[in-house]
Amino acid sequence: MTMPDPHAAASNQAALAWAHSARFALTASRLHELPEAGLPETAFVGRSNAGKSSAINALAQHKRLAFASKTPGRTQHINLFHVGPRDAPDAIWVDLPGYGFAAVEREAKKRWQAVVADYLVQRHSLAGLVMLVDARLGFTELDRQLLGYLWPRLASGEVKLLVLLTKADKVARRDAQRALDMAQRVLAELASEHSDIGVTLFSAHSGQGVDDVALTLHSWAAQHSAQPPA
Ligand SMILES: Nc1nc2c(ncn2[C@@H]2O[C@H](COP(=O)(O)OP(=O)(O)OP(=O)(O)O)[C@@H](O)[C@H]2O)c(=O)[nH]1
Ligand SMILES: [Mg+2]
Repeated sequence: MTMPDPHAAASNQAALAWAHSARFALTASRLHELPEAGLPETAFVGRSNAGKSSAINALAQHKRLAFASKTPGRTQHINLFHVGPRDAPDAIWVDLPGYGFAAVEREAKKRWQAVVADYLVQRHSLAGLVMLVDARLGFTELDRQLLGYLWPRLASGEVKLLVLLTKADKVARRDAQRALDMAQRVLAELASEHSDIGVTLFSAHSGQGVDDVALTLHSWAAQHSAQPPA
């Protein structure tokens, strides 16, 4: 029998309480509308409908903080959420519009892809990336392109990466393990001496993985606040 570790339980609790503090901060439709770089940002990226907004809601334990919907392409702006103490947030979560949804009007799609790409490549305060991948589909071509595009920032460790294999409630246990193995193989190719890359199964519906993700995002915020300002 293994005894519960009281320290681990306490840090789990602290991470969950921290995640539950997430609250809406602002919406931007262009990069220059974002606040000046400051607090470390964790961006939620992935195909349209992968479950980004639902993941934010599950972490925050809030049904409608980020706008989730059956209609792909629902999130059409950059939405920022503050996390941490009410009067002194220590992190920002960023819900980005999804990519790869064919029915979004062509010009609008191009414009959005450019805004998202610029945000990911240029934004100094981007410290972490949560990439959501449907566990039933695995990495799509667009997911791989995005990882390739961000490779310099990931390889140097400047931006950390956590991949969530979402909708795990919809796959049999054996298929979930297979999806995890496959994702680990893809990510192993990206790993370098300085990179910080992880992957986990996740379900916004069953709550699978929520505690682990809260722990990881909390530790990212803590690492950042422990660093002296540049
Ligand atoms: N079964 C199941 N369905 C989920 C889960 N997460 C999200 N969904 C469903 O998937 C659909 C899309 O979820 P969203 O969270 O809106 O996805 P998104 O990635 O934010 O989509 P865009 O904003 O269009 O890019 C909704 O119908 C959700 O209810 C999950 O863990 N399990
Ligand atoms: Mg969304």
